[in-house]
Amino acid sequence: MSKINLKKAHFATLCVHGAGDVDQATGALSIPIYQSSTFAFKSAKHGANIFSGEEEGYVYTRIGNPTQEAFEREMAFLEGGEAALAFGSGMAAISSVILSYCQAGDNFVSNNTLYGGTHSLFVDTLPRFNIHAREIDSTNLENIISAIDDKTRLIYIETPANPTLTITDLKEVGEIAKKHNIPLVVDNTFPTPYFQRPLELGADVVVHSATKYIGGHGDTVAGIVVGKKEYIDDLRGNFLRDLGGIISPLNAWLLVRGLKTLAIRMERHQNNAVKIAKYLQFHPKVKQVWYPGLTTHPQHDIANKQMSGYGGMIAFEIKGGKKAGEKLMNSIQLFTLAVSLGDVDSLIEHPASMTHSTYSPEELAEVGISETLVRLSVGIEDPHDLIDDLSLALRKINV
Ligand code: LCS
Repeated sequence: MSKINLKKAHFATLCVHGAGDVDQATGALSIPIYQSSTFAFKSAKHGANIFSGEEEGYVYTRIGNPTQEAFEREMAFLEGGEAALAFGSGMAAISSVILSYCQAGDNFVSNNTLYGGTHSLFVDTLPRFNIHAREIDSTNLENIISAIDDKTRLIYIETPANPTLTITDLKEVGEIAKKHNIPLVVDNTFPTPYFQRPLELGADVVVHSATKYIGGHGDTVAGIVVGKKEYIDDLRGNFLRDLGGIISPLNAWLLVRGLKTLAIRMERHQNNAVKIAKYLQFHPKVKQVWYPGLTTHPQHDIANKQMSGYGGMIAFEIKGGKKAGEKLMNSIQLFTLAVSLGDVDSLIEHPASMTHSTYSPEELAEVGISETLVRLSVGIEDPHDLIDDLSLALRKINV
């Protein structure tokens, strides 16, 4: 255990120290990658005791591993939760959480602007098991209330939402959830706990694609769930163990290493994004910019209320139709044309044909993902170079 009192430590300190003290076995300062599928028992009795729960210990990496646990310990600290559970991807985390609350015949309420993979899980895959998502516009709280019935098992909110940065009022939704005695699950991937703390706003469970800002370097796919210890124990025992969507020790180690710089990375992502959003806002070839930090963002006031910063994601509509967007994405050089987000490298993509191609044309129109919408994940490069890059690429577009 750590010598410092981590309960009192500030966020940036937790990022560096939250995974734990030096390795007890060797004194290694960096948590070792315990790259082992199985763990030897000291005796038959020892093994039997671990299986029956009488003694603590490691058995098999699908059930627990010290490197995975270091990552989980740190994420629980950073989100201010009792416990956390790592998964092999954000989708493994999200699907396990939904399945942990729902049975055939049940439903849940979610916002309608979601990462395309989450939307596909909700409207294509889960209905095969007779579990139904009621996707609604959660900026109007009445829509949430009227979608709840006696078969509703949870409320699921992604905020700010991918890709339009639509924001849902978590405190208000938390109260609705409490009133109906159902949990509120929040996807905190875009803001990370550095800018938004859902558990303090009334959420019961937080999920992440840890692939993004948590790892930060574009070298790992992973997910994490944070919540009450009793819930996380159940999720580990019944859904991670049985469905098997575990994280590898190497990936858990990469995430612990990535988290050490989360606070300074998020500051830099945001500083760069604010500059770029302001630059784009007044560019003659740009129709509209979606960034929670701009006063023109429809939920700017809610962002100010529930977030301590606006993050590094921007979406904008370009003038000149789809061709102009294609020209921009083919001309830009420092921004890489790629999906994913939250990396130190800046990325650019076209949601309608890429990350959100799981939405039908009607659904895309309903949630405001047009053919001319471009999404930026602003990295940590020098902002002058990023703006120069955008400026040169925008100059190549004829409108
Ligand atoms: N939640 C959000 C908000 C996401 O953006 C993603 C992935 C996921 C969950 C799923 O996480 P994964 O399984 O990929 O770790 N978002 C992606 C995106 O916008 N481009 O590529 C993946």
